[in-house]
Amino acid sequence: MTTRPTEDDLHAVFTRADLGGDDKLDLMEFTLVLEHLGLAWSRAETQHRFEQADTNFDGFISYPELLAVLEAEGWTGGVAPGARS
Ligand SMILES: [Ca+2]
Repeated sequence: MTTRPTEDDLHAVFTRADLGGDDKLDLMEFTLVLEHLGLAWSRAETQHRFEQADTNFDGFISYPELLAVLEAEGWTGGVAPGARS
């Protein structure tokens, strides 16, 4: 896979991984997103990224927070968090 996911793709992945349907991801759901994207992070690394991504410290990753962490990893085409409202 050489093409980067579009914002729509990412939102689809987010929605699919959001098993609770509450528009935020817990650690397990965040791991599902990484698997969908083909990102092979170790368990410890995933936990670390999760904590880094949770910028409002509510224990969950919102869609803007997910976009921000993926952008930091170079996984989006510069999609600004909050662009979708
Ligand atoms: Ca959060």
